[in-house]
Amino acid sequence: MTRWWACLLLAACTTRHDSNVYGRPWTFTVESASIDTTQANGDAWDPDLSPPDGFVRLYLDGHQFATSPTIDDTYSPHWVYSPTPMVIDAGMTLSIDLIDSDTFDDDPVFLGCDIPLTPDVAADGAACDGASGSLQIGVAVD
Ligand SMILES: [Ca+2]
Ligand SMILES: [Ca+2]
Repeated sequence: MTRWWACLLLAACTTRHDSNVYGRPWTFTVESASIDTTQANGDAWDPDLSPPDGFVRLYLDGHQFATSPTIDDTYSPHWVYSPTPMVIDAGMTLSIDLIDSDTFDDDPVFLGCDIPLTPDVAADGAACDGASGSLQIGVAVD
C-alpha cells in the first residue's frame, strides 16, 4: 500500500504532522514594518515632524512577554528582534502592538493584532495589517 493510501485510510497523518509544532519552543522574530506617513487622524507622528519611532509589544494569551527595541525616525523599521522562545500549545494566540514611542504619550500604529498560533503560522510566519501600518513576524519551531 502506498503512503498516500495509508494516510487517506487512517486520516491521521496530517493531524499527526500538524500537532508536531505544539509543546515545543517557538521563536518569534519581529522582522520589519511599514508605517503610514501620518497617524489615522492625519496628524504628524511627532511634534518635530520627524518619522515615527517604532517599537513592538508581544503578548501570549493576553500576557505581555516581550518588548522590542525602538527604531528611531523611520517609516520602514527593521528589527530582527527575537525574544526568548516560548513553548506553545494548541489554541494559544499571539497579540501584537506596534507603537510610535514618544517622550510623553506614545501613539499607536495599531494595537491588539491577534494571531492564532496555527501550524500554518509555525511554517510561514504571520503579518499584521493594522490601522496605520503593517508588520511582519517570523516564526521558527525548534
Ligand atoms: Ca509620536
Ligand atoms: Ca521621531
